[in-house]
Amino acid sequence: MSNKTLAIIKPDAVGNNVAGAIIEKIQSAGFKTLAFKLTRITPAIAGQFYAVHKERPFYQDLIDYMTSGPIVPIALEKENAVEEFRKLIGATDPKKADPGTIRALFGTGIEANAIHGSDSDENALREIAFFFSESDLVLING
Ligand code: IDP
Ligand code: MG
Repeated sequence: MSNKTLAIIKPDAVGNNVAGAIIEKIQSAGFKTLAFKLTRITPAIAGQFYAVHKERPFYQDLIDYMTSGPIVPIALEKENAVEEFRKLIGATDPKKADPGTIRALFGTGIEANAIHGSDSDENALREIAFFFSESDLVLING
């Protein structure tokens, strides 16, 4: 089992100046930071990243949104990282997310929900490789 997951602080949260507060929540919850950066993605990259959703009605909006401004991908490590991180971020819709979760605190809508978290170990490794090379993944707060 993998102990890694990929977070992405989404454009709404970066634009609302809450990226620092979100990183603080993640680190306080015991996740170790392997790598992070401020970057932007092209529609082609966003399309590949969200390829599983290409038949969904919100797909094009999601691509437009994820390419609308800077994002902060973060490679994280913790025991049972994928599941633990999904608990920390809460449900997709911030209105349905448990109080205190990152989406409840910082999300502003079902699309602009502040943060991404990988949904399986397999996807975590695939998604980390989208943004980081093996040599980027160094424990910086081990
Ligand atoms: P997740 O991020 O909680 O895993 P997914 O179903 O994988 O949720 O959807 C990916 C992203 O697409 C969500 O985080 C959100 O930004 C957006 N999204 C999901 N469902 C909807 C919807 O019904 N309307 C608009 N955007 C949506
Ligand atoms: Mg998902």
